Amino acid sequence: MIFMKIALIGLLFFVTTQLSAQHGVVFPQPVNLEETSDKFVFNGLLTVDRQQVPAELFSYLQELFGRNFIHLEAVSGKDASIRLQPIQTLVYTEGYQLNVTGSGIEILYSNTESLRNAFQTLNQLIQNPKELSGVRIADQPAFSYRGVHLDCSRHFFTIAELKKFIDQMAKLKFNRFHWHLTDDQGWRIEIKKYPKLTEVGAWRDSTLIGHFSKQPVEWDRTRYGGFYTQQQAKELVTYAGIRGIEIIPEIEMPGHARAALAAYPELSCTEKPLPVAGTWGVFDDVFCSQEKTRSFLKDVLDEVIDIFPSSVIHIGGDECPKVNWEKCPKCKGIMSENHLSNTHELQSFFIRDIEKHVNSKGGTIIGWDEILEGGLAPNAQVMSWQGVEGGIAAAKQHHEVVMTPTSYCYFDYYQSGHPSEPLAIGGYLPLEKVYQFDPLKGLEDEYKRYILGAQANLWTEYLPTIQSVEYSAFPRLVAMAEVLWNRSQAAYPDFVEALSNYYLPGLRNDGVRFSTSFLDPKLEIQASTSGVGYQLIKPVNEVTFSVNNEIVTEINIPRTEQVQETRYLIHSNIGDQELRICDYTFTSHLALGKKVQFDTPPHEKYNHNGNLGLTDGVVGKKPWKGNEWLGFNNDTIRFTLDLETLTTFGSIRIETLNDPGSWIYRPERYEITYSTNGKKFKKAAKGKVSGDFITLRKKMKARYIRVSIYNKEVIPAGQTGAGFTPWTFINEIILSK
Ligand code: TNX
Repeated sequence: MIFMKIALIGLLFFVTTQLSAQHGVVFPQPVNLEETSDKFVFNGLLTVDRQQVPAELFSYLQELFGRNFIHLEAVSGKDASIRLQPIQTLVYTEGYQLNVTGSGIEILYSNTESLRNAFQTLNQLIQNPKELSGVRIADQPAFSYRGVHLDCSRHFFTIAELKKFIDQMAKLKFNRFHWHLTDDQGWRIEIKKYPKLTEVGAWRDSTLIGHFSKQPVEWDRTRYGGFYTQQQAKELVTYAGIRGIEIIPEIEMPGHARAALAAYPELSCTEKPLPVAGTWGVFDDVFCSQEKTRSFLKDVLDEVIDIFPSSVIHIGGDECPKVNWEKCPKCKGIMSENHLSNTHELQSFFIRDIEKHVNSKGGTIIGWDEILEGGLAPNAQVMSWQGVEGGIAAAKQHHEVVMTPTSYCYFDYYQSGHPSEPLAIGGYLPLEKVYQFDPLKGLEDEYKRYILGAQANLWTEYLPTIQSVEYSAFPRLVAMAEVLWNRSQAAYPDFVEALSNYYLPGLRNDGVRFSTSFLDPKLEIQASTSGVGYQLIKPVNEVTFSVNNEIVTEINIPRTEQVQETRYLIHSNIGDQELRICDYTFTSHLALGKKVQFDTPPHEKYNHNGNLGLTDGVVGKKPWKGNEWLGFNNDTIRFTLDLETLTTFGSIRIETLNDPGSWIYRPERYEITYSTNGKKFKKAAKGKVSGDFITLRKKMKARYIRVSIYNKEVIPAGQTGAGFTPWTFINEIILSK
């Protein structure tokens, strides 16, 4: 109830103080909710005027309320228990007002969207199928685009599975489903003019097993695929539409095209036959920029536009290597004919041509932020994924933007550092971080109006089943829904409390998988004279933590002369219910809890535990997940460890990470110096980094150790992220006698 009380601040009306839940908590939280002392008794039956609710919406609502044990009935005349009042004065098209009084329920609405939103709220308010306590709600969304993206190419999900997913989106008042239908690993939508797209392009012979950075590569040697017929796609469009969700289809171009090229090799620069990809990443074989390919894509889009009533069509535009274009006579010809000075301008020319076609059919294109490179197509919307910078740049050019920065919106990233987390692509995006997302951050006021909203992206390289999709989606989607609906959200602990008590039981009832990792203790580090101490911070007040059946509030790890590992199993309980077991291994050593001064600070995204980040006793795992690694986006890194007293030691070890697919490169060289006074430093060692570790065995006596690490300046051509500064990830600096 605290969650709601936040919404009550500044009320003009009398508010009851009784805390017994006479109504549920609504997600996303209404902008204004006031509790009154009224009570409406309805005994499981609610009636509405059949004239005012569109028939399709009514059947959906009947089913929705039915699952909540409420019978919703359409009646004629004015004596319905839910009185619907159309009004034109609501400023926000999706806004509504909902009042529960002693004599019934009153909904003020302006259109179908606002009516549906009011009913979604009402359904969540009803906790007890007999009665409901009084409330007055005035509500409207902060953003008009509230999206979820699902990649159905890397893995395929059935229409029935997608319907279940869309049902969940609707409850949270999301209103856009971005359907990623084509990519290197599978073409998923029937195109009548080009049957091979699904006959050939929808199937791959084998799929990579495990993480794609793993060597040697292993294959499952199993044919995998599937596609949606136009009829099925239309069926999903209707289904989603009834639930207030518009489907935005994505047809990727010019990159991520291997599935289409497997079907029609003549559309690539080399025309070489290639199989549908079975591994992940970015491929050099892309659509050739020639006229023939562009008219093929226009034909495809014509059919897509007929299936999807959405005025917005996603044309991809991301991650298109230009290596083949650079060598291709056809591409070079187009460049000289059109006075284009580089291949970025050629991509821009390509996208503009496609845009013109889509515009001529009354549609608008949206593309990933790479469509800014080489000049934005005149009417394009931009989906900003590589950060928010692309979105800000587009807004400044007066283009509409949907924010989907990886750091807040990539739900394929790990949601906890717990070792039992299923394999994910990498990254770290816990629930709390999603909740803290502000799609307008960094924007000057005059450009804010170009930000339509934001979207959570579910890429499915590592999400093979709908259950794994659900696990990644929930409860992070609940946090995203809050971000998009309400500009002044409740404090995070209140959100978490309400989520645990009110939303998760509903997901469980609906048979939706979700993660409870947000109930893990948050470990807050403190240096102590003997090592490090970790305070176990509770995410929710009712949680207790125990180790070996004893309640604990902190864990202390002592410094040791030799490297020593200790494992703790921390149980999270609410009352008698055990919700999670967290498995932590701490590594003690001589530098544990000693501070490091960074000349080059870690990037804010990968800066865990500040100046104790390299001496916190937590060694980064591989494949990397969670937030144990410190990440730097510089080619040179320098830091100094202060042991506080003169210390004798015989070994230094620093772990490094190599994951080129994530732009992370093992450093090339290192140099270590040491000092007794922090002024004069002596050389200890320098050399090439060849394996996973920088290691030095040498008897030394020092107070300070200074480490310099050098990486390549740019990611080499042909690799993911070519031309950008590589990331350097390092972890614990382990000292021992
Ligand atoms: C980047 S985001 C991609 C996708 C991957 C995703 C994995 C974007 C426009 N392209 O192809 O699936 O990263 O996180």
